[in-house]
Amino acid sequence: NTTTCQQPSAKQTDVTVTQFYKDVLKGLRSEPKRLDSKYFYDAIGDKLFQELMNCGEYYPTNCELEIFTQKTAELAKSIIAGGDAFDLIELGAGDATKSSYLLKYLIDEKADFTYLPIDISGNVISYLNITLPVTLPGIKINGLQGEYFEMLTKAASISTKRKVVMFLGSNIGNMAVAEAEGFCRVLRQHLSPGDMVLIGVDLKKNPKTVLAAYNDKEGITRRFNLNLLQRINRELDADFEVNQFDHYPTYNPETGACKSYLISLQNQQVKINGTENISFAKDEYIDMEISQKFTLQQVDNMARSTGFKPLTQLLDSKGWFVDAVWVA
Ligand code: AVI
Repeated sequence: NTTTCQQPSAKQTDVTVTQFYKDVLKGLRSEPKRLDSKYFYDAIGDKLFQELMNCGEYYPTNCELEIFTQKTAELAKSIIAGGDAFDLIELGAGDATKSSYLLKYLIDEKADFTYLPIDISGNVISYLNITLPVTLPGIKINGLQGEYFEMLTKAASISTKRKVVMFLGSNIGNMAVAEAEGFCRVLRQHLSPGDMVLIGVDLKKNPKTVLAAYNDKEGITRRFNLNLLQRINRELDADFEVNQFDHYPTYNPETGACKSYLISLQNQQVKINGTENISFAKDEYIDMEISQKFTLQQVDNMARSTGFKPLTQLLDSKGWFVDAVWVA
């Protein structure tokens, strides 16, 4: 998700527009209403997420960056300890800012590996295929554009080397707990014994710190959420009055669920595609996003319950974020 180059919008292919349209209608016709946060990331959403990562309150990116810059040797050691040649696969590579530190270290150590970034965006993949050989001379890179699991299967068909799969940025937190476990289980099915996962997970901490990260003073998160309504207007010919919806972030320290909602400020009707009417009651909410937070124990439990063995946990200096290494 972290990109400096623009991702293609859903406008680009009829298939993705159709899927976007179907998902939006299904979500807004559900009770309660919901939208899928994976649709936050059109070109404007990408820019807003970049802004968010640079704002004072949104800590996860900097915490994980600290791990990748300060604990590079430990990260590399855990990976290299698994055996000789390997494919280093990154799910949702974006601009690979964090992983670049690890890639550089592995190249300097003369580790025998190929980097296979996987991203849904063709722009991201061509950007990485072109820029990384310049910034990281000697890198072997083979970018794969497409869905995570389809591309993992493809990666397995072109190489039999052991796999190390990176899934960073606490992207796992954007799935509800059961869904996240399901994701890890499917990931495990795509791997063989001895393969590894390096997963970045945001941890439970002072609830005020978490909530502030999703309720920044500048209002970037607010705009990030509202942009999805604007995207629906732009791409699906809808007429959301965006200023009639309010951003409402919540954090439950008991469950670790940080959730964002948009609240309808009045009784209103929205037309999508010029034909489909959706009614909103005053104070009705749209469930927009979950950013689940975990304890270290829960991260280990998730590994075990989905068929992995937890190997290492590397934390930033504040103990707010973990990069965990699991073995299949
Ligand atoms: C991409 N993902 C891990 C971010 C998060 O923290 O859940 C997206 C985000 N949503 C609001 N702020 C950032």
